[in-house]
Amino acid sequence: MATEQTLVLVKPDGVARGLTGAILARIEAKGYALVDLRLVEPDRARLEQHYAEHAGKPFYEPLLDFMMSGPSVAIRLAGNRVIEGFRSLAGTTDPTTAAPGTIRGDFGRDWGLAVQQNLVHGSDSPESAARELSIWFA
Ligand code: RTP
Ligand code: MG
Repeated sequence: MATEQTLVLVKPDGVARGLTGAILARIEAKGYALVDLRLVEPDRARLEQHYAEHAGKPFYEPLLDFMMSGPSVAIRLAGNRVIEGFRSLAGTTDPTTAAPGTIRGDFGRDWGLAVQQNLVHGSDSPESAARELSIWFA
Protein backbone atom coordinates (compact mmCIF):
# COMPACT_ATOMS: atom_id res chain seq x y z
CA MET A 1 0.00 0.00 0.00
CA ALA A 2 1.33 3.44 -0.88
CA THR A 3 2.33 5.53 2.12
CA GLU A 4 -0.09 8.39 2.72
CA GLN A 5 0.72 11.93 3.76
CA THR A 6 -1.36 14.35 5.80
CA LEU A 7 -1.14 17.89 7.10
CA VAL A 8 -1.04 18.18 10.88
CA LEU A 9 -1.10 21.55 12.61
CA VAL A 10 -0.31 22.15 16.25
CA LYS A 11 -2.58 25.16 16.57
CA PRO A 12 -1.72 28.38 18.48
CA ASP A 13 -3.15 27.08 21.76
CA GLY A 14 -0.98 23.96 21.58
CA VAL A 15 2.17 25.96 20.84
CA ALA A 16 1.40 28.62 23.48
CA ARG A 17 0.73 26.00 26.16
CA GLY A 18 4.03 24.23 25.45
CA LEU A 19 2.35 21.05 24.23
CA THR A 20 4.17 20.73 20.88
CA GLY A 21 6.64 18.20 22.28
CA ALA A 22 3.96 16.09 23.97
CA ILE A 23 1.90 16.03 20.77
CA LEU A 24 4.95 15.15 18.64
CA ALA A 25 5.80 12.36 21.09
CA ARG A 26 2.41 10.73 20.49
CA ILE A 27 2.80 11.08 16.73
CA GLU A 28 6.29 9.54 16.82
CA ALA A 29 5.27 6.78 19.22
CA LYS A 30 2.61 5.74 16.73
CA GLY A 31 5.38 5.30 14.15
CA TYR A 32 4.46 8.08 11.76
CA ALA A 33 7.31 9.77 9.92
CA LEU A 34 8.02 13.49 10.14
CA VAL A 35 8.74 14.51 6.55
CA ASP A 36 8.79 18.27 7.08
CA LEU A 37 8.03 20.56 10.00
CA ARG A 38 7.98 24.32 10.37
CA LEU A 39 6.78 27.11 12.64
CA VAL A 40 4.32 29.28 10.70
CA GLU A 41 2.50 32.52 11.44
CA PRO A 42 -0.20 32.35 8.77
CA ASP A 43 -1.73 35.48 7.30
CA ARG A 44 -5.44 35.79 6.66
CA ALA A 45 -5.13 34.85 2.97
CA ARG A 46 -3.52 31.52 3.81
CA LEU A 47 -6.19 30.75 6.41
CA GLU A 48 -8.99 31.68 4.01
CA GLN A 49 -7.60 29.07 1.64
CA HIS A 50 -7.14 26.49 4.35
CA TYR A 51 -10.62 26.96 5.82
CA ALA A 52 -12.48 27.67 2.56
CA GLU A 53 -15.06 24.94 3.30
CA HIS A 54 -16.09 26.78 6.47
CA ALA A 55 -16.49 30.30 4.98
CA GLY A 56 -19.72 31.91 6.20
CA LYS A 57 -20.23 29.57 9.16
CA PRO A 58 -20.75 31.22 12.57
CA PHE A 59 -17.41 30.04 13.88
CA TYR A 60 -15.43 31.10 10.79
CA GLU A 61 -14.29 34.59 11.85
CA PRO A 62 -13.45 33.59 15.46
CA LEU A 63 -11.56 30.63 14.03
CA LEU A 64 -9.46 32.81 11.72
CA ASP A 65 -8.78 35.30 14.53
CA PHE A 66 -7.67 32.46 16.78
CA MET A 67 -5.43 30.98 14.08
CA MET A 68 -3.75 34.41 13.68
CA SER A 69 -3.22 34.80 17.44
CA GLY A 70 0.18 33.08 17.42
CA PRO A 71 2.38 30.64 15.57
CA SER A 72 1.34 27.11 14.63
CA VAL A 73 3.60 24.15 13.93
CA ALA A 74 2.88 22.69 10.49
CA ILE A 75 3.87 19.06 9.97
CA ARG A 76 4.01 16.99 6.80
CA LEU A 77 3.35 13.55 8.24
CA ALA A 78 3.65 10.22 6.45
CA GLY A 79 2.48 6.73 7.27
CA ASN A 80 0.18 3.87 6.44
CA ARG A 81 -3.40 5.24 6.64
CA VAL A 82 -2.03 8.29 8.46
CA ILE A 83 -4.97 10.54 7.49
CA GLU A 84 -7.52 8.47 9.38
CA GLY A 85 -4.96 7.45 11.98
CA PHE A 86 -4.01 10.96 13.00
CA ARG A 87 -7.64 12.01 13.28
CA SER A 88 -8.13 9.05 15.57
CA LEU A 89 -5.16 10.17 17.69
CA ALA A 90 -6.57 13.72 17.79
CA GLY A 91 -10.07 12.80 18.95
CA THR A 92 -13.35 14.49 18.18
CA THR A 93 -13.53 18.21 17.34
CA ASP A 94 -14.88 19.38 20.70
CA PRO A 95 -12.27 18.83 23.43
CA THR A 96 -14.96 18.73 26.11
CA THR A 97 -16.29 15.48 24.67
CA ALA A 98 -13.14 14.01 23.06
CA ALA A 99 -12.28 10.59 24.48
CA PRO A 100 -9.54 10.13 27.08
CA GLY A 101 -6.41 8.82 25.38
CA THR A 102 -6.75 11.26 22.51
CA ILE A 103 -4.79 14.50 22.16
CA ARG A 104 -7.90 16.65 22.48
CA GLY A 105 -9.37 14.42 25.20
CA ASP A 106 -6.25 14.47 27.35
CA PHE A 107 -4.97 18.03 26.81
CA GLY A 108 -8.00 19.99 25.56
CA ARG A 109 -9.47 22.32 28.11
CA ASP A 110 -13.12 23.19 28.54
CA TRP A 111 -13.23 26.59 26.87
CA GLY A 112 -17.01 26.85 26.79
CA LEU A 113 -17.96 28.00 23.30
CA ALA A 114 -14.35 28.36 22.12
CA VAL A 115 -14.34 24.99 20.35
CA GLN A 116 -11.71 26.32 17.95
CA GLN A 117 -9.08 25.94 20.69
CA ASN A 118 -8.72 22.22 20.17
CA LEU A 119 -4.93 22.00 19.86
CA VAL A 120 -4.50 20.27 16.51
CA HIS A 121 -5.71 20.01 12.95
CA GLY A 122 -5.55 16.96 10.72
CA SER A 123 -6.60 16.67 7.08
CA ASP A 124 -9.82 14.70 6.64
CA SER A 125 -9.30 13.03 3.22
CA PRO A 126 -6.59 12.43 0.61
CA GLU A 127 -7.96 15.36 -1.41
CA SER A 128 -7.89 17.67 1.62
CA ALA A 129 -4.39 16.49 2.51
CA ALA A 130 -3.00 17.29 -0.96
CA ARG A 131 -4.73 20.67 -1.00
CA GLU A 132 -3.70 21.64 2.52
CA LEU A 133 -0.09 20.45 2.16
CA SER A 134 0.27 22.71 -0.87
CA ILE A 135 -1.02 25.65 1.21
CA TRP A 136 1.28 25.16 4.20
CA PHE A 137 4.35 23.78 2.40
CA ALA A 138 4.24 25.90 -0.75
P1 RTP B 1 -9.71 20.10 12.07
O1 RTP B 1 -10.23 20.45 10.70
O2 RTP B 1 -9.15 21.30 12.82
O3 RTP B 1 -8.79 18.93 12.11
O4 RTP B 1 -10.93 19.67 12.99
P2 RTP B 1 -12.26 18.95 12.56
O5 RTP B 1 -12.16 18.39 11.18
O6 RTP B 1 -12.58 18.06 13.69
O7 RTP B 1 -13.26 20.16 12.58
P3 RTP B 1 -13.92 20.97 11.37
O8 RTP B 1 -15.36 20.67 11.35
O9 RTP B 1 -13.13 20.81 10.11
O10 RTP B 1 -13.75 22.45 11.90
C1 RTP B 1 -12.52 23.10 11.76
C2 RTP B 1 -12.18 23.80 13.04
O11 RTP B 1 -13.14 24.84 13.26
C3 RTP B 1 -13.35 24.98 14.65
N1 RTP B 1 -14.76 24.77 14.94
N2 RTP B 1 -15.42 25.52 15.77
N3 RTP B 1 -18.94 25.09 16.54
C4 RTP B 1 -17.74 25.64 16.59
O12 RTP B 1 -17.50 26.61 17.29
C5 RTP B 1 -16.68 25.06 15.77
N4 RTP B 1 -16.80 24.04 14.94
C6 RTP B 1 -15.58 23.86 14.41
C7 RTP B 1 -12.48 23.96 15.35
O13 RTP B 1 -11.22 24.59 15.62
C8 RTP B 1 -12.27 22.92 14.28
O14 RTP B 1 -11.10 22.19 14.52
MG1 MG C 1 -11.65 19.60 9.47
